[in-house]
Amino acid sequence: MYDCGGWTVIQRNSYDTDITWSETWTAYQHGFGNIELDHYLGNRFINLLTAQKLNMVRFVLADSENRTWHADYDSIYLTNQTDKFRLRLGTYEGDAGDAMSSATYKNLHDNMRFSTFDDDNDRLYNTNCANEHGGGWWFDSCYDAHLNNRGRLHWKALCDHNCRSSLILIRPVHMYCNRV
Ligand SMILES: [Ca+2]
Repeated sequence: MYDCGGWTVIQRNSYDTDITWSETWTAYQHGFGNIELDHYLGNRFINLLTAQKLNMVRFVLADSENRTWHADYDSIYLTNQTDKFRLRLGTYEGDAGDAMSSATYKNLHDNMRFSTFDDDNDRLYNTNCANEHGGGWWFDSCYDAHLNNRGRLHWKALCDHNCRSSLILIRPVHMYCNRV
């Protein structure tokens, strides 16, 4: 049997979370929450991890009836703070539906910059999606998916602001596997 190492959890959320998720740019930069419970790893760490190696990402979602679904993208890269932690995703595969990169108009997340209530980088003119909808995210104007908020986890075609939980994991595409 081979152990190819673990995933790094970069986000975990649940509908009854203690976290408000409406945190500042700086909080999203450095991370917050309890690493064993709901938390966000922090954009600067996601940038460092995804800059080192080619990584893939998996979104794991539990719908309103607690059935589990996933959406994989065969690559993920988060740019640095100067570029506002822009999200770049590869090709989708999964059964949750592609809510991150399939939109052709106003609700795209791939290639969007990160926004918080105190740092508006979305594509909604004169209004801040993070202010309107809570949390911090790669808003367009505004979203098909939004998992960094409290009690309103949304993933288009899967749950209408009523997912029970989310998990976002990354791992290097090319990994050393140890015989165990
Ligand atoms: Ca705006």
